[in-house]
Amino acid sequence: MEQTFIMIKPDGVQRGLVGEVISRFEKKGFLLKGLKLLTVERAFAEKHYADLSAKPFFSGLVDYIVSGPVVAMIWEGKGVVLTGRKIIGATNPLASEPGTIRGDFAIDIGRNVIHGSDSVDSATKEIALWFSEGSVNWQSSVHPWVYE
Ligand code: DAT
Ligand code: MG
Repeated sequence: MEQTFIMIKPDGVQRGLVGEVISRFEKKGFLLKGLKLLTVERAFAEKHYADLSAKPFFSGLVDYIVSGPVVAMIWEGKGVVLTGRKIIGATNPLASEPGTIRGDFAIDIGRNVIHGSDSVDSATKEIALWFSEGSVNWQSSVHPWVYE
């Protein structure tokens, strides 16, 4: 089953949005397969955002990600990568639709609360980076009530 990497950024943790974010993925029917609260080092944040290293906002982005604890998660389900991105909303919160996490809870692009993998390939890479211990092996007992 498809998995994605979701991270609540330091502003989301500071603002008490952890429960809200988890709730939206849970209520959709996705399955929580990994969860931890941690503060990352600069080198780790730079690795996570390596594709953006040439961007002018890169060092500010890394400053932000290392500025406090983040909640790292693995979520699983049919189409979870693309649907996860829809639940999160557009990168710039002023362009994110109301009803999305960024649309409902953020204003500035540099404080956009949450990260989600943008493809199945990047999800695989990000899960390997953040969860070298692997995901938790369990199945929800309501699976037949979510999937036909
Ligand atoms: P997303 O997080 O929606 O996948 P991204 O991967 O293009 O977006 O960029 C990663 C983060 O970098 C994004 O959440 C916020 C920041 N960022 C992106 N574009 C930016 C810009 N033009 N100015 C400032 N920060 C930016
Ligand atoms: Mg991205």
